[in-house]
Amino acid sequence: DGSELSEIENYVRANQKEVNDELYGLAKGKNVILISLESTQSFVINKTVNGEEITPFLNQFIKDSYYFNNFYHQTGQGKTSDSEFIIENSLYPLGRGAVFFTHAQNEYKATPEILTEKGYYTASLHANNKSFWNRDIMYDSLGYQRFYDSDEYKVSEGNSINWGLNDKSFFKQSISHLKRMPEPFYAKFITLTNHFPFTLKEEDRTLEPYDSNSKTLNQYFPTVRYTDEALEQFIGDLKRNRLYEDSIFVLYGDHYGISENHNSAMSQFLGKELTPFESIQLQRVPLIIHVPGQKGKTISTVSGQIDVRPTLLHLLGIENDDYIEFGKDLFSEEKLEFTVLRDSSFITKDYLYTMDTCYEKNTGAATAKDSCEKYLEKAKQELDYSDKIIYGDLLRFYEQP
Ligand code: GP9
Ligand code: MN
Repeated sequence: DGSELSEIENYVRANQKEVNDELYGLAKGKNVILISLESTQSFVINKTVNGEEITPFLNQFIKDSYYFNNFYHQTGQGKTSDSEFIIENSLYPLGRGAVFFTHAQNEYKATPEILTEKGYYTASLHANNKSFWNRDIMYDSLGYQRFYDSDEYKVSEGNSINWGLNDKSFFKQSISHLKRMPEPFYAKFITLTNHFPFTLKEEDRTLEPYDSNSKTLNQYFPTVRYTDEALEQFIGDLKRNRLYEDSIFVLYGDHYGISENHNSAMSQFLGKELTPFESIQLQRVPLIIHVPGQKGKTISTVSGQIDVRPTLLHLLGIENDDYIEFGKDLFSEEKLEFTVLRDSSFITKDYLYTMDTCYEKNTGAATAKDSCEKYLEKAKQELDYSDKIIYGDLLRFYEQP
């Protein structure tokens, strides 16, 4: 009933932080272009294979953006759909199954709904079958006005790779959808080419594969590069179509691409042993917030996908005090550095906790468990509160003050 919710409400309120006055409302009224980077992990950023940059475009783009280099994905079994859920609700995904399937009929207060109320046109663009991950149903609950699924794209043998329409054609064809949208719009683009098993046609390959005992890791770099080029083309097209200046961009990696099955190849690439500590550090994915005309900055605050919603809303000058959410505005000076992953591992400014072991952040050395002790309870609490909201469909009892 509603009483469970009031306890959660109190917790959320007690954790609220002051906004950053300098950045609050910086992008008020602008279009929002959200881009999900399939399977893109942070370890490829500013790195080379065979002497070549893996992501030359992103490496440049980051220089003119807020780049968060300690940003972790928090997804579970729902993979891409979990990342969408976290980013637009600032709630955790579930410990088992995909909330997109299991709780699609719940009451939510997601970003698309909030922005629709503020006069935005809201759309998700993804060239896959609309029912994949139950998106067609869930998007209604999240408040999307429009879903451009594979039926809205010309998909053929010639422009497909791996799972379907290639990212370059996807972005190319999306321009005409964007041009027809009422402004301001909130448009989410979900890329697909850099998806396991990372296959690419010979003629689309501009980076040679890596050389290790993992075919998966070897092929990963050329597909990451492919998406990097698709992004470059997209930004260029947006500029040519005058859709760039009045937009802000939020790019994020949805989840890991290289699983622990490839640890020995990964260890070869990174040049270090893959301890449980390093495995958690590999769960970092890029978060890039680009505001045209704004100077870039790399921000090392410990953060997670759950923080995207409040950060974005504040940039748009939208108060979030009245929403039940677990994330924090990453620009707030008071942001507590504390990120919980779905498996209950957590990361703080100084420590990283996983598999019953507390590690020192800057050395990666195991340390006394006491150091992590005070966060253990909080980590469980957050996941538990979020689960309660979803399993009990508690937001249906929520009355906005
Ligand atoms: C499918 C795409 C990929 O539409 O979102 O899904 P994933 O397997 O990464 O969850
Ligand atoms: Mn994915």
